[in-house]
Amino acid sequence: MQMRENDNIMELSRTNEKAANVQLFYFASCPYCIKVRIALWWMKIEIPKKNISSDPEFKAELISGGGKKQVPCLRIEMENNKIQWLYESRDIIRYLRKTASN
Ligand SMILES: N[C@@H](CCC(=O)N[C@@H](CS)C(=O)NCC(=O)O)C(=O)O
Repeated sequence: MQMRENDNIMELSRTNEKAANVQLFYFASCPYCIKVRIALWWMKIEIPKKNISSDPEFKAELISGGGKKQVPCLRIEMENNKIQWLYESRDIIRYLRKTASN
């Protein structure tokens, strides 16, 4: 499982497609989401955020798109309109750091 997630982030990093659009699915009291939000603050990156506990439509969007209810999850819309759903706070932070430095 971990290998597959690492493969995903490697694949995303390798591609020349830059993230055109990202959204963070989260809920306020989730410690892993807080970790990602602090990293965003630290990196001075502002992205749209969707709180799944305050809006059932966001929760439904996460489950139907990403395949599970787990947060944090980063929805990444690539320049070719392909959508990637990236779970795991560590991978999300790594991805955002990479794209911010490009
Ligand atoms: N290893 C994950 C853990 C994420 C996690 O456990 N998130 C909890 C909320 S704090 C969750 O979404 N659990 C599934 C659920 O509530 O249905 C990460 O680092 O992002």
